[in-house]
Amino acid sequence: MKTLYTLIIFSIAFNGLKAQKSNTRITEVKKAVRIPIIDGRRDDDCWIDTDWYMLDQRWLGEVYSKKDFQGRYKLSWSKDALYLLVEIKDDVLYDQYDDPLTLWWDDDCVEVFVDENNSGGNHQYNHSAFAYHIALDYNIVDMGPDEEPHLYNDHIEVKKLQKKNTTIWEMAIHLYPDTFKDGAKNTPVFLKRNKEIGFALAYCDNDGSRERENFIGSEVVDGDDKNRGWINAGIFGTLKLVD
Ligand SMILES: [Ca+2]
Ligand SMILES: [Ca+2]
Ligand SMILES: [Ca+2]
Ligand SMILES: [Ca+2]
Repeated sequence: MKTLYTLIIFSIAFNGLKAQKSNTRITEVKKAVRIPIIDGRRDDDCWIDTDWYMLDQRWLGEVYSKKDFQGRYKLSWSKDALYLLVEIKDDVLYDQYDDPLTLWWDDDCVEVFVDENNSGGNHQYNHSAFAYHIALDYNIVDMGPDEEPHLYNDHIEVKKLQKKNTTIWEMAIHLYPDTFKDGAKNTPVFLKRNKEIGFALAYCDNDGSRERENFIGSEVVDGDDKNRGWINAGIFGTLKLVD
């Protein structure tokens, strides 16, 4: 009987967790045999035969042209990090605020959403998931439980290389669990085969306006309000780590 109760409780808890994810997209991510050098060059083995995924869902702003914005990305992993290669074509790179903690989403930036245990659910002012805004000057910002922005520059190693209007961003993302505490010593988790991670990617495009002109994401978000990733990890896709 006790086993039955345990099973019922486990099943309720599990279904409760899954119910917090509206996005059912699953992407298999291949392990890197040799880890990439984070230098903004895409000549590492793990990038050569890996598929591109599109960054093409308009979450905010008016319809844009190909000249204004195009984006795509690749993923790989090792036990230490999730690797991300992002190719952005943006006609104007714009950084109007020097202070990384002022209106950081209104400057051009890549936004990486990660939910280490793929729980979904609200993460606006907690660390069940992170919404890392990576600025052109490599400052990395997210909101903390104190409802203030913080820098998380040591969570992601990042380098970019720009040629004309194309910028390649290469990153090693360290994944922190939902027990992460600001100001304390935290240890990133080791990654292993079959692990599932909540993930989405976006780009805030501003070419000189007071506020960002577009916010383009990787995931299909239902409904009129598509700018929900910074609050709700349920709209993230799921990465499954494979060999
Ligand atoms: Ca590289
Ligand atoms: Ca643009
Ligand atoms: Ca979580
Ligand atoms: Ca721009």
